[in-house]
Order: sequence, then C-alpha cells, then structure tokens
Amino acid sequence: MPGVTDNEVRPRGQAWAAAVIGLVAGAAGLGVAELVAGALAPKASPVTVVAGVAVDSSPAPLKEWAIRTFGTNDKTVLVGGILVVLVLIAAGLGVLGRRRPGLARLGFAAFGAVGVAAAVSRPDSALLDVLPSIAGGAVAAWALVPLLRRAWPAAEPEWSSPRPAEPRPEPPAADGGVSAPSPAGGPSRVAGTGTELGAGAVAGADPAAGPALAAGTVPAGGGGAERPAVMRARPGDLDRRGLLTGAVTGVVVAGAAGLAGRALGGRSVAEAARTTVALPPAARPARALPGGADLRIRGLAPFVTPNRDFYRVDTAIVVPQVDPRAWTLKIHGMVGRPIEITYADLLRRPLVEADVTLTCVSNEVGGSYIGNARWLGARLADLLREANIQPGADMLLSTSDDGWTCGTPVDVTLDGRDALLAVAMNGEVLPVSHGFPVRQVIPGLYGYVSATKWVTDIKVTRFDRDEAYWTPRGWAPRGPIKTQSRIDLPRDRATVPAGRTTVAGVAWAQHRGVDAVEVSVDAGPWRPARLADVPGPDTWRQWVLDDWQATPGRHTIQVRATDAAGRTQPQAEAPPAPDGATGWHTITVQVS
Ligand SMILES: Nc1nc2c(c(=O)[nH]1)N[C@H]1C(S)=C(S)[C@@H](COP(=O)(O)O)O[C@H]1N2
Ligand SMILES: [Mo]
Repeated sequence: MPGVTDNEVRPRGQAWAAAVIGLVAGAAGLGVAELVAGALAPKASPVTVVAGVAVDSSPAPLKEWAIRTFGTNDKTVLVGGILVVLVLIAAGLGVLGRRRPGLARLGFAAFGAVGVAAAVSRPDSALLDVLPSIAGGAVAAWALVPLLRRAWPAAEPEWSSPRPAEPRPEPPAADGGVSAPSPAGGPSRVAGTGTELGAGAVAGADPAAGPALAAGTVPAGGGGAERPAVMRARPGDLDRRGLLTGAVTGVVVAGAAGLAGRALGGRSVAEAARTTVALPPAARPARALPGGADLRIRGLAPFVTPNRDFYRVDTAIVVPQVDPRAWTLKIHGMVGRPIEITYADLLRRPLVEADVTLTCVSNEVGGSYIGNARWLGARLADLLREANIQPGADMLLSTSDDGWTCGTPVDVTLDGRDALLAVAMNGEVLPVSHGFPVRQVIPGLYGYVSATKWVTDIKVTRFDRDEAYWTPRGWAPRGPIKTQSRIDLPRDRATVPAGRTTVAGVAWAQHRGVDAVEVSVDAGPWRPARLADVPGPDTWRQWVLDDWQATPGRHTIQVRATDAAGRTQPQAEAPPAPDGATGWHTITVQVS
C-alpha cells in the first residue's frame, strides 16, 4: 500500500492500537451476541454453533486425535482454539481498519455471516438462531469505526502532527484499485460520498470527528469507477486517552452483555428441574452386588464408577438443557401404533435396575472411556412391542434433543437384555451431562450406537434406509463391544520396589461376560489372574494377580481376556476407528 511518507511521521504503536480496537470491537460483538442468544436463542451463540459445526465436520481420524490428545477436554480446547482464531482475525481487522475501514467492517460482517450459516446448519436449529450472529457481526462492524476515530481524532486541535493542520486533497487514482478504491496511506476519510457502507451511522455517531477516518471506503454500488475526493490523511498521533476510553467502554459493554446473556440463558433450567424429580422405586430392583465384586485395591478402578468420575463423551458444546415437563419421547416409523410418552408417563411405568458398563468406541487400548453404573429405567422392549414394530425393521434411529443420532440394531433391544430408557444413574436422577431427563442404556454396544443421551425420538427403520451421526464420519454402522482388558496397577512407567507385587485391572465383554484374564511378564507364559465376582455379563470385571515376584530391571506386563464364548482378545492392534480398538494392553515398569 502506498503512503510511504506516513511512515516518517506516524507515531509508533499505531498498529498495536488498531489491533486492540479490532479486538474490542470483536469482543463487543461477541458479548452482544451472547446477550441476544441468552434472550432469544440459547443454543445459538456464535462460538457454540461454529464449534458445533467443527465437531460435526471432523472425520474419524481427527476425532480420534482430539480425544487422544485432549481427552474429555476436547471441547474446551476446540472453543479455545476458535477464540484464538477470532482474536487473531479481530486484531487483523482492526489493523486493516486504519486504512480500509469499510473492508474491515465487511470482515466483521462476514464473521457474522459465518455464524449465521453455522446456526442454520445445526440439526436442531430454530428461526431465531440467526439473530445472535447477525447482532454480533453488526455490532462489531459498527463499533470498529467510532473506536478508531476515538483513537485518532484527526480533527481535534490537539491532534499533534508535524504535517499541516489543513486536510489536503488526494490526487485521484493513486493506486491501481478500481473496484474498491481506498484512500492511499494512513487514516483518512472519504469525504462527502455518502455511499459508503455504514456512513450514515458513523457520521451520525460522531459528527465532530472530522476527516480522521474513513467511514467506509467500499462504495455501496460496488462499481466505484469514480474515485471520490479524498482528503490526504494526516497521520496523526494516537490519542491514548481516546483509545483507552473507547477500549474500556467496549470491554465493559462486551462483559456486561456477555454476562447478562449467560444469566438470561438460564443454563441451569435442567439442573433446577432435576432437583425436583422424585425417583420412583424400582419394580424390579437389581440383585445386591456380590460381596466380591470390588476387590478394593488402591489404584484399581472401583467396580461402580461414581457419577462425578464417569467419563463423558458427546458432540454437545453446551450441555442440552431439557425441561422434563416439556420432554416427550416419540416412537414412530415402521410401527403399527406410534407412541408419544411424557416424562411422567415414563416414571409411572415399571422401572428396572441394571448394572451396565458403558464403553466408548474411541477408547484406546488401556484408555479410560469406560465406566460402570447402576441404571434405573423403563424397558425399551416393552415400549417397542406396544408400538408394534413391523417385520423388516432392523434399526432404531434415536435422536437427542440436540439433534445427534444413533443407530441401534432392533434385535439387540428385543433379545431380553436390559435395554433401558434410563432415568437414574447410581441412585441419583440422571445427571444433566449424562442425558437428563432420559437416555438409552443398552448392554453390549458401544455408546455411539446405543447410549443416546437427552433422547427425544426413536424412529423404527432399516439400516439400508437410514444412517446415524457417526456412520458417514468413518465409523461402522454397527458397534458391538469388543472383549478388552486393562492394567490399572502398577501404572504404566511406574517405578516399583522389587519383591511380591500386585498387578490388577479390569476386563470387559459386555453381554457375553469375561471368563478368564491372563497376564504375561516379559512375553513369558500366560498366567491366569484371579477374577472378582460380577452381578452378570453386562459389567466389567476386576482381576488381580497378587504374586508377581518383581526382580530389579525393566519389565513389560501384558494382559488379555477371554469372553464367555471362549474367544480370547486378539493381539493384533487396531485403532478405534471404525469399530473399536484391539490389541493387548501393555505397560512397562521399572523395578528397583
Ligand atoms: N445426545 C448424545 N448422546 C450420546 C452421544 C452424543 O454425542 N450425543 N455420544 C454417545 C457416545 S459416543 C458415548 S460413548 C456415550 C457416552 O455416555 P456418557 O457421556 O454418559 O459416558 O454417550 C453416547 N450418547
Ligand atoms: Mo463413544
């Protein structure tokens, strides 16, 4: 860009100041977007919808990588990453705005447009969801110029400049640009065209501001063959006080609007409703856990995973807030009699209790995306029979309140296992992050094909007609859980004293059951581990080998399980995608 002469006189620090202004304008936009979202469209804050799109468009390898790298924090990292990108771009637009305010405004508007596009593309989008992004983009675009003008109030008498105080005309067509003519060099103003984007608003906002800054240099007509008369920019000093007051105002607006939005959004609707639910007793309580189900070894995963420690995996950036009074579940599609039931209806049904271990298909060998709980719920099979499923249907396509979908084989839900519409977890009303008010729990299938949280709809259909969320993203349509085992202690890469050492862990083969676990040290012979008791085939099973004689040096320990069908887990390593990881969990320890 021309404007060499400006460099000699332009005070240092202008670029950073403009970047700060861009940030403040962006923050004000985001704050207002939060406010509008909180008031009118709780699921449609721009960052949330953009993050949602990012999650939904990430293919299997990327999802695996994110889970592997960031664990359950993957969404926090994603939102953080989006914010970093926004910060960089807002700062860049601020810098651009010094010379090309109209273009910078368009940039902010474009960001609003990205938010709008993301919002309407969400599976559960509503009409009002476009508003937060529109408002945010508009506010950021608008705020930019008054803020810039405050920082460089060119017309002010105290505006110190070695240049003459009088504006002087710019010779037309100094640079090659035709379609988007720009004042060459430093902050300048397109005088008297009245056609620029946002010119009216800006002129009205601060009529005293004089020729310091362009209100916008992109002619609305888009043609702009005629270059308007441009005052030569006086580079002007940065008015630090103006910058500061503008920035503080913007930040206060951003913060207040953002906080108000959060408060209005009522993130705790479901949390509040949850505390008022009175759980009915189970019509068929679970059998008492066998005394030997938990070996109570320190460092070994407890048999029952406390709710607060239970892994969480889902695509929701903001945990869906479902009001149980408004909740219904529809069962429809290939049925003789469609059903719609309320939460109260569901609680009136005979509820059964079952101990079931959930596992995520993304769990790596040795990973922690597995947890065991006692669930209370209505039997899915009873409801399906009442709906009178048509012959030929082989898939239940369940949908959550936030539009996620899951495809479950029909036969699995009807074969007598405890396939539940669960309302409680470990004696507590279902936690909001685990699906309140109602989720599916189906023993034997990975979560992505069975465990729909916040479930609101079940369509009885066929695998050759419908596809669930993860299938086009590289995961298998069907996902029975593979027999697996994990070493919990010693910890991988731990240093342990020589002598008799306890090796312990968990193994699982849901709905088949674990029949044997074996341990091998330094690729030596397989030794059988002692198995803990289990209430049935649907939970994991603790195991222990308590007489390993550890000798000084480095040792490798491996584990493998055999299920009740007699199948031993294979050694061959496979990644989680497309249908679950395989291989033997292997750790190394240093014995001293
Ligand atoms: N609504 C919804 N339900 C969902 C998911 C999701 O993304 N959205 N993820 C599934 C997956 S992949 C798993 S492993 C389990 C995890 O359940 P949890 O978070 O209660 O442990 O939930 C399942 N149910
Ligand atoms: Mo999962």
